[in-house]
Amino acid sequence: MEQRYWQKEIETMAYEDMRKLQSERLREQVKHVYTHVEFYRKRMDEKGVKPEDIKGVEDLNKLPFVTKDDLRECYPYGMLAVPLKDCVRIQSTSGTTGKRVVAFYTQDDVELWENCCARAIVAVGGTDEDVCQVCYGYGLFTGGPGLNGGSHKVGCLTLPMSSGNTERQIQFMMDLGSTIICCTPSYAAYIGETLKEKGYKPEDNKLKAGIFGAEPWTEEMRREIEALLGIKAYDIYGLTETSGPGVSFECQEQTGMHVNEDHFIPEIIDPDTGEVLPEGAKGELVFTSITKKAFPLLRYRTRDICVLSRKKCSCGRTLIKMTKPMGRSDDMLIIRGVNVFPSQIETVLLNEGYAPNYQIVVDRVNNTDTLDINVELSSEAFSDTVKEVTAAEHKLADAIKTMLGINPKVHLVAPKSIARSEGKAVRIIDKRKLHD
Ligand code: DLL
Repeated sequence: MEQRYWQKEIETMAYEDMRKLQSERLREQVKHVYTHVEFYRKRMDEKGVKPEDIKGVEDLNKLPFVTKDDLRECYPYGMLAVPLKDCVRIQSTSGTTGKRVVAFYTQDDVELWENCCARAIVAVGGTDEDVCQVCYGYGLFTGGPGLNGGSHKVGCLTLPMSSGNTERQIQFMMDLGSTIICCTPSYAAYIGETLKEKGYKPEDNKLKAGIFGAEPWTEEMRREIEALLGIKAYDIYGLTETSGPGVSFECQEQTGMHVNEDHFIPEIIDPDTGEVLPEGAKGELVFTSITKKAFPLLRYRTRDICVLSRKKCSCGRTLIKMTKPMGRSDDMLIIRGVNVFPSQIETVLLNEGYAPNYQIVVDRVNNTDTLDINVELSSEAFSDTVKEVTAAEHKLADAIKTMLGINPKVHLVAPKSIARSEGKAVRIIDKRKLHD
């Protein structure tokens, strides 16, 4: 495949030039947030750091970290660094106790985000001749809007399908001759399986590439999707807090994702001590957004465990690469592409009058995640009739669906029937194989 870039100068920039650019942008960004966001002013003052102490990337570690909890406490407007009238968009993701993280964008922030997604599309061979089917969810979730924006920029014919309705996905894919598909890897596999069941062979579709992310997936799954759809499957990474998909993206080498480090400076830290680790070490990924103006985050702890590498890439890009996330340093689960914290489920149980004795069982059946929640009944409630128990299970499942946005199967079980190891209940049983 002939190598093409979306913003060649940046994507192939020499390391020293990139570091200079990052340093300039970082200095500006630190001044910007110190002036406009009380949260940063306070945190930096507490650490005894002034904006003029940050002269370049080498001073990054003088800055305080930001966590999801900080964002929750600042909800909704506390992190906003520009007047509200300059914001044109929000996107959002669920937070730890039901309070969502709301990210704001100025028009320029949307532009830069879409350019990041355009880089990802061009890296997999996308041009204005392509038909790009976007079946990530649209709405508050960043997947649909991000890839949609990138696809427009590249000039692809964009199919804003959103997720679900697989029959219609397949009909449009076949009738309109989609060449690129963007969705979660599990949905890609599901579409592939459905095509196979309908008697289609991989060569019957016009797809050449897929851009898959938002949840962990293995090399084995990559091979499976590639075989099912007859395509090359590429990874894409991002998080709502830093804009959405396109923080990093895979190229033809398929050996990790190039970080758009002209916008997001990555660091790897020891999740326990916060110490910055050298290139090549495994640890928690931290990002500083140096160009976004409405909702800029300094040293945001993603909780994703990764490794960074500057090893030369055959695609010609000099942007640093990150591995696929290899796990989390917190208890967040990603189920059907949706971020789920056990504490959210616990909150619903308490609100609905249950004791927090529960067990979350996650599995992947036919490439679709299943979520079962076992909840212990109290001794009094246990004498209820089957009919009453079933009704209570449905009511609880509805309440959890409202909190998480995905449907669980709730099973009310006998008191003390959930296994406890060393007296502690085992809260999460994840039977999926998510990492290599
Ligand atoms: O998942 C943004 C996105 C949309 C990325 C579409 C890629 C494609 P959030 O819902 O905020 O944002 O979830 C962010 O999802 O911290 C990771 O744990 C996980 N994640 C995202 N991409 C990948 C990936 C979007 N390629 C959280 N592999 C992140 C593994 C991923 N995990």
